[in-house]
Amino acid sequence: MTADLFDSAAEAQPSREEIADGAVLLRGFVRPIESELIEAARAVVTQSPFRRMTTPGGHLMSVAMTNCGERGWITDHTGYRYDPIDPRTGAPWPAMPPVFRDLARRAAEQGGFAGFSPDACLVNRYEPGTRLSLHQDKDELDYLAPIVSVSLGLAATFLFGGLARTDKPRRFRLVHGDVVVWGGPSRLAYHGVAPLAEGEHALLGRRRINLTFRKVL
Ligand code: MD3
Ligand code: FE
Repeated sequence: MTADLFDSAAEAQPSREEIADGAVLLRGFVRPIESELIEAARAVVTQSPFRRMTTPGGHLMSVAMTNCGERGWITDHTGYRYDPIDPRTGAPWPAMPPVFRDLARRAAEQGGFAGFSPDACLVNRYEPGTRLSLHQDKDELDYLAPIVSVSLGLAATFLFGGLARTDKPRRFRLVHGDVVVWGGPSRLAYHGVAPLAEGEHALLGRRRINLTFRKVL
């Protein structure tokens, strides 16, 4: 058995780390398909552009968002909801690209959730200085399905709290290519993203793109 650099690269097992009960971090999971994902995300954004939405409390979010799939997450002065129509274009959200759907299914399986079939993908765009304050994702009907998140572009500090808003969050550095599967008891944990630091990414420039796959229906 040779300890050759190339052999070990070819045989390297993707890393899999349980960072909380039901939450599995897959470092670099999407690096092999990064170009396909970015290309598919560009096609989505061409149809339904990024926009900053307003919270029910009247605050303009710093993160810009769009969606693909049968439902998209939106917020406006009336509240949060999943909707089949993009209110900006008046048309259905773009279909979920097959490369997105396949990746979400494979990642969920690695995370211990075989058979994950997302019907919504929220696409978040962070630029330096933007942040996402601590929140729970609870607008979905099915909390048994996990949420799969994919980080692309600039690195971010992800804040992962507990089931109470006051639980002190742990901090994780999420870099380009990382995937996290959030299921089980982690599914309803408070979480957020610290203000994005300045930087330049070789493929995405001055931004971070995060894909979150959800089962909404
Ligand atoms: C933990 N997005 O879109 S992804 C969101 O980086 C959101 O854009 C962040 O929180 C981002 O709602 C974080 C990681 C994530 C997503 C959903 C979760 C972590 C989660 C749901 C439950 C617990
Ligand atoms: Fe969230």
